[in-house]
Amino acid sequence: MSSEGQEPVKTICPYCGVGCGLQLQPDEDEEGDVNLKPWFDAPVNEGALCIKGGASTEVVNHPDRLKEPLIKEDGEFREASWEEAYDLIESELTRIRDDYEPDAMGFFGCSKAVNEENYLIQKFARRYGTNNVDNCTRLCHASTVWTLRNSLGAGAMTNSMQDLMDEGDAYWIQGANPSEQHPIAHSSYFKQAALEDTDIVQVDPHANKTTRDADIHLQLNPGTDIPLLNVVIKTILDNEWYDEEFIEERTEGFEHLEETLADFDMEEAAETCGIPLEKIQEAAKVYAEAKNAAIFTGMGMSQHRCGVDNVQNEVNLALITGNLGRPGTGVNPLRGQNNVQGTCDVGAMPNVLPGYRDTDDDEARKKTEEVWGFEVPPEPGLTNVEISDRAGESIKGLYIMGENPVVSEPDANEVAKRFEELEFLCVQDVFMSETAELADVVLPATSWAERGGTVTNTDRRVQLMRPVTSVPGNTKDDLRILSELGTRMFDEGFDFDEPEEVFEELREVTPSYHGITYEALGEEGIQWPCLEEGDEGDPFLYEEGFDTENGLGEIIGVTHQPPAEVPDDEYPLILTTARLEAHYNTGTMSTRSPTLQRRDPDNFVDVHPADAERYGIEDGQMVTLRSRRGEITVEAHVTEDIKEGSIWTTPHFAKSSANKLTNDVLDPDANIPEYKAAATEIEVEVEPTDPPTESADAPAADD
Ligand SMILES: Nc1nc2c(c(=O)[nH]1)N[C@H]1C(S)=C(S)[C@@H](COP(=O)(O)OP(=O)(O)OC[C@H]3O[C@@H](n4cnc5c(=O)[nH]c(N)nc54)[C@H](O)[C@@H]3O)O[C@H]1N2
Ligand SMILES: Nc1nc2c(c(=O)[nH]1)N[C@H]1C(S)=C(S)[C@@H](COP(=O)(O)OP(=O)(O)OC[C@H]3O[C@@H](n4cnc5c(=O)[nH]c(N)nc54)[C@H](O)[C@@H]3O)O[C@H]1N2
Ligand code: SF4
Ligand SMILES: [Mo]
Repeated sequence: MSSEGQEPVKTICPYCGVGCGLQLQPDEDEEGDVNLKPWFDAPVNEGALCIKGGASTEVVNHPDRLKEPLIKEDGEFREASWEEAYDLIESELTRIRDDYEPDAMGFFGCSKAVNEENYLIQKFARRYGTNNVDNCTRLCHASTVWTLRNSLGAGAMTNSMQDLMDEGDAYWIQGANPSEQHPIAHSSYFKQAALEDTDIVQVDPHANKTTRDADIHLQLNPGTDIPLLNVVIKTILDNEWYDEEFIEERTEGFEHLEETLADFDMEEAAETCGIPLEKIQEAAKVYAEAKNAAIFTGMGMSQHRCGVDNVQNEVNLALITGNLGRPGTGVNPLRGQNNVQGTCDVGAMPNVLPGYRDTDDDEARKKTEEVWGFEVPPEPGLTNVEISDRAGESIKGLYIMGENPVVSEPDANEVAKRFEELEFLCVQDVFMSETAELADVVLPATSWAERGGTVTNTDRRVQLMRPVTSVPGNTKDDLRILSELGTRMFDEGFDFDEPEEVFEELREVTPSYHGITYEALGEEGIQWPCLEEGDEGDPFLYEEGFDTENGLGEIIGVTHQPPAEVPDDEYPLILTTARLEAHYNTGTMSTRSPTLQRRDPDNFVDVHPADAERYGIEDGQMVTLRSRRGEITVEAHVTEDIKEGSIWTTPHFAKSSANKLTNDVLDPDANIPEYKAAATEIEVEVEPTDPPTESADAPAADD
């Protein structure tokens, strides 16, 4: 099909939750290729793009794209027709339901797919008879969402990038690296504020680009965020820098916080964090004295077995100082994938229906059932990490739309082993991911440039994606696949042609989207809550009261819980893991992009110079990292960027993914894994070809 002369189409970047707009135009010479043009009026980014956005078109027409359905026979994939693939999926899903029960199946949504697609996968799971449906938010901000929902009302950013820039006088950035993970939020908003005298405190064991703008960098030991914030809070209490009126009128639980910290030893806590007490107190003063102080929170807080409590302590800090419900304040998780916010909003989670209505809330469930025309089980289902953990045991089958758990989940070797035990695995992806390799059926999905629908960015802005190019090979939109399979299996409720038809149903059962229509979205999008047509949405939340039962914000004192694994003689270093600016999650897309590969061709580990000396490691040497669960071999970067006693690596490269090492211990409430702390040993890799005399020179790990 010739695409000559097609007008550029306005759509949204496929990578992070900032939600930058860009324009795409089919390449006139190379069928399937797309060219990128700036969209200067895009509401979030006004034309600016980071390195990933700029390189985003490189993966669209990549030769590795899946183009035909594949069925595994005798351990090998063969091409199949859609009919054949659907037949097999239908018969396996029916068999599993008949032989066991609907709860023997699990379903994973995709936070890079549009709201309409995620709405359909959760509806599909529930029509099948199970609430076992989840998405990558479990690995990401599950703890943040849990705490914000319980203590304030909604599991989302309390404020927007624009008001944070305009009104924030101090930014407290803890366990987040916006300069590299949300680059346009940083460069177009937060950096502008910093240039105009907003004070920045960064709390992170690893220095990175965000550090360049920080006035104070608190380089703590991984997993010591609770003691650190308790020092901050205790300092504020002791100096009476808190907001008595706000505490009195808008919060509950202040006494519990006071009691928790009554005998708190600040010197000891500072030592646990590995930071001089005065430095933490200086930072406390910066936050407490600012007219409007905003907290930014990321994976460094959420991905701990105490993730819920970590974020609660940030809520405590904001509540006692009255830093909520005004522009430039709040507790703000910058959301990860381009549509992770929306994927949660539309109910692709085991405990809630669309619009965060609990499955076991009888009234809410009935309202949804009336629209759907079938009954939904009231008991919450399993989270994705629970589903993976039970694969081959109570979970017999798994349907994955666009996740790569054998690389992204903790203790990844074990996840792969468990998936081998499944009776049936179906993966719907744009590339042959490491998880798809294990599947019985692989369905080729269209990519972001080839399909339309809505995505919801980090500050709750619902925006339209628009397809620009024809679909390659025999790929189909995730929406079409679910619609065709759903119609085959369930007769009615899945017969949709266009995303807009799905959206019309979605907004009927999702109160915060109720007033949104495709027409109203236009090019600007709308920030939810948008309860009635004509509402313009809300840039910041809780001006009047909190969305809790009694309208009060909840303060709960919390105490230090060290990571599940602490260093010992065998595993003397604490490994923490995070991200690179030029790569994205499990790398299926970013490692296929020549521009991004040029920036960071492979994984590495940051080691502090004192640790490097201790273990005989030189910069650039290959080292093996070993935890109780596995090992990886990567290049050592010797740098003071990382706190002494800790090492830092990434999950982006499947072969050497950090997740071969990480611990699968979970936060008990939110079920988020402790990706940010695992006891690890480091050993210089001895080239197998080295003659014995030379290898003897290489010091061993415990020398
Ligand atoms: N370039 C790029 N951008 C992305 C992504 C990507 O893969 N690449 N992924 C997207 C996704 S899905 C998400 S969720 C977001 C995540 O964005 P961020 O929340 O920024 O995620 P991370 O880089 O994993 O971790 C943030 C910081 O936490 C620090 N940290 C580690 N351990 C601790 C600790 O114990 N305490 C504290 N206080 N800090 C700690 C790390 O050193 C790191 O600087 O980014 C999104 N944007
Ligand atoms: N060690 C460590 N591990 C981590 C983290 C960490 O900080 N440290 N962070 C965690 C976090 S925050 C996250 S969000 C997860 C991410 O984990 P995942 O969501 O599993 O990983 P991704 O690489 O984002 O993408 C998964 C798959 O989606 C496919 N895909 C892309 N677009 C589409 C589409 O439109 N349709 C379909 N069907 N498929 C598509 C991609 O090709 C890829 O195979 O990783 C987690 N893992
Ligand atoms: S900041 Fe995020 S949304 Fe914007 S261009 Fe970069 S990756 Fe894409
Ligand atoms: Mo994420």
